[in-house]
Amino acid sequence: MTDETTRYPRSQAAFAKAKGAIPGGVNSPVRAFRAVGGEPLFFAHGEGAYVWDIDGHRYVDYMLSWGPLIAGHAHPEVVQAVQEQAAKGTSFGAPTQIETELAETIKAIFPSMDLVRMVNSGTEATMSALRLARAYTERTKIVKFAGCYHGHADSLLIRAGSGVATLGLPDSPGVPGDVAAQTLTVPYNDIAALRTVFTSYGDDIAGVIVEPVAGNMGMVLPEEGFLHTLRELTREYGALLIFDEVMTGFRVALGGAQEHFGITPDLTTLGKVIGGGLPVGAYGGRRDIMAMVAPLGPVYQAGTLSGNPLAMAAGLATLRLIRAPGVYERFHELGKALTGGLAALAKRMNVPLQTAQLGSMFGVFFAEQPVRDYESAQKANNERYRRYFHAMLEAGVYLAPSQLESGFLATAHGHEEIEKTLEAAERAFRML
Ligand code: KE4
Repeated sequence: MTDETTRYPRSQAAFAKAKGAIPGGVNSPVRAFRAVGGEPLFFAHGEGAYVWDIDGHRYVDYMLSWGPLIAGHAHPEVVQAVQEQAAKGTSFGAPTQIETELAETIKAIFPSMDLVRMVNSGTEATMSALRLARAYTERTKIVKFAGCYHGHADSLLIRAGSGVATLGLPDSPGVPGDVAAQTLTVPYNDIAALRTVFTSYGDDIAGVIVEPVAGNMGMVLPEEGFLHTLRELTREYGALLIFDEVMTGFRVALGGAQEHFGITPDLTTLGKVIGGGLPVGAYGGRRDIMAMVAPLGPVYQAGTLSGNPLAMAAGLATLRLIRAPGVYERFHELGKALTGGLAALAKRMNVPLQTAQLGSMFGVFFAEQPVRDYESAQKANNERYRRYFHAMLEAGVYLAPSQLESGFLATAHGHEEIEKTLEAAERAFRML
């Protein structure tokens, strides 16, 4: 790994400056490169499948701002939509027709969502969905899965994945014990443990929240029967099934994991892609449940900038672009070429590697055995991932700065980018 002062002098200076004003120099912990070592790069601009750091290096970008930029960076149609809306005003704190348009578009793609409420982040979406589930069922317990990350609301920072997993903070300080006690965690893909938790607490469980394809402990697919059992048990015990599709929505399929696996949750949370790079989250689902949301019902949830026209414009332009014919067939083809290529290289070079891919989402683990849950994900070789990450960075490929995250394709990626990535990976594997 080239010394940072020679390769990234401007980023290094910018990071030192940022730390004087921002905790850890970043506005979100996962950006701090803690899992891979070294210091974060500061980006200057992006275009399509590429980003440039402030030292002038260009990268093929598979992070896409942790998922939102499914149409690539600075897509002309997104930029134009934002510019036009900005010139008319960014926010009114009053209803606008563009909010209805985005809600109707989401309803068309996610038929399980009879009503949709816009918020400003995935965290707000999951926090609101939990409150709603507790109000609707008049119960307090929540079930989540170890290694799944649903944002940083108190009830959900319990054995979470993503930055919490990477930072080794299984439970964040500041979460009151009695709040944490209301959250039960179960290993992902563990049907027996799931049945036990329902046998023991079934009548107290307000809802189960799950990443229907896990992306925050690295990418882990649900095993045969896992999601169906979840649907059966929640229905049997009168608990709500909440699909957190903030990451999987529009990624594993246009209609998310619920479309891919053919399962209808009671509530769905969305984020990332629906804002096209601007802050948007959403939650929605069955009409009888959403009827409880204020002002229609008594469950309070609000937001100054919820549904602001600027973010709606970016989201609508993005969804228009990915609803074009052939987009998901191409995601699948490119995703297979990438992960299939990596797996073939690893086999030929005797590098233990597990890969996962569904639609435009993919993940790798430097592990001998397939990864099926948080425990096995944590056994993956992080030292190898660290070396791989930096070797790929120096080869002009920007990956997730943690093995416990996922990677993403944009419509702007093509075979040229995949080939370049596989060439870089061959050199990187050689250094492992
Ligand atoms: P936000 O509050 O970050 O918009 O969304 C929270 C969230 C909820 N649900 C799922 C499945 C998520 O993946 C996320 C956020 N994902 C992380 C990356 N793994 C965001 C990156 C970050 O924390 O900076």
